[in-house]
Amino acid sequence: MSSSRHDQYREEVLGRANVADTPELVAYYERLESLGTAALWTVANKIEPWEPVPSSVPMLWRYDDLREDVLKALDLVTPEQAGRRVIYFDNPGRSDVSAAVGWLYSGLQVMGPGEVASSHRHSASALRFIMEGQGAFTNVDGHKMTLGANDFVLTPNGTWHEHGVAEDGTTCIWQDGLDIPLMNALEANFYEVHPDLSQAISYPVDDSTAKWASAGLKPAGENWSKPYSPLLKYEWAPTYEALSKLAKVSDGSAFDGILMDYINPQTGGPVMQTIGASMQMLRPGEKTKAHRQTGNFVYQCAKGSGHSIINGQRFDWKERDVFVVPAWLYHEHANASDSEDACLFAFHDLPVMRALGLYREEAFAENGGHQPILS
Ligand code: 1HN
Repeated sequence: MSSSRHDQYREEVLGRANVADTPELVAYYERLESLGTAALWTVANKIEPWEPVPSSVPMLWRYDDLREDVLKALDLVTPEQAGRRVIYFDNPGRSDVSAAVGWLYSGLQVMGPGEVASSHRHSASALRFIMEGQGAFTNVDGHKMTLGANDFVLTPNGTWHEHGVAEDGTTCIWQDGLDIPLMNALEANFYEVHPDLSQAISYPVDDSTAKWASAGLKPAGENWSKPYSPLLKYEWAPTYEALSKLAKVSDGSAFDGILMDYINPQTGGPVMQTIGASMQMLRPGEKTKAHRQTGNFVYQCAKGSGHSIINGQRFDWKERDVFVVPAWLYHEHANASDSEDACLFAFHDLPVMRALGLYREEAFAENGGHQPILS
């Protein structure tokens, strides 16, 4: 056997289960099953893959295809009936757990002027990314926040939250992101409706941004100790300004262009324990190289247009389109324009990967760092 054949043999056969069925073994497996047991070698190769094998598939949902049907829900169900009026992203590889990718859920929520969705809380951590409309607000544990397009807002696990649109507002649509599939997988999910269905506004409106969003400053003597960011809303204008300033002084990442993480200003860490988020800018004409990571990503194009190649498949996106990158699949991004920048919002489960010591990243080594397009 040549040495490379030998390596292959060692990899594929030695140390891997390789037991052929015989009538005697089949009878033995039946006997084990009747005892509430099974032989490890019948499942070992499946439960110990060489590397992560995502069951989610890469997907893109075009906003132009969805918007009309999302708006139609306004006439079909009330927030009182539905609890939350949301059309969710159903990944064909994850329908059983209602995930958009991995253990992350995402959907589009629509509310009309004067509507309110009642207050509740749950073990799942949640976020919103505002897509369109005027006058949306959310109240998180008594902190009322006004919301505009491309604002990013947190409703951390265990916080009471309700949303609405002002009487003089317009129909609003935002993207929700939650780790409900993860909470259900861990069988740790609790859900509670507020006893009054609504909560008081206990602080000045938008106080969390007033206190915690000032560049490099925090209120003297304030020490936030909850395990999520005290800054509950990240507005678009300062986010875009931060990216534009960074682009002037940095080459950015070969894989992501100018990428900035939304952080907890108290710790510098991710915004919540289980979900992190970022905004990235692809400069005019920018084309990144491919890499893969342990972790699942949900993207929304916040500005401009371009495409991403995920596991060899090309997905073209423009403002408000949503797409997902499953764990350990190579992905690279390109801005379609030579004159305008493009921005991608993303949320992901990297805080979980990092907390559990599972984070890994690998560059695509061949072909100058770009994947061949398979379809
Ligand atoms: C939830 O609390 C919201 O607060 C939206 O708007 C979607 C999906 C499943 C479970 C809880 C919200 C949700 C959700």
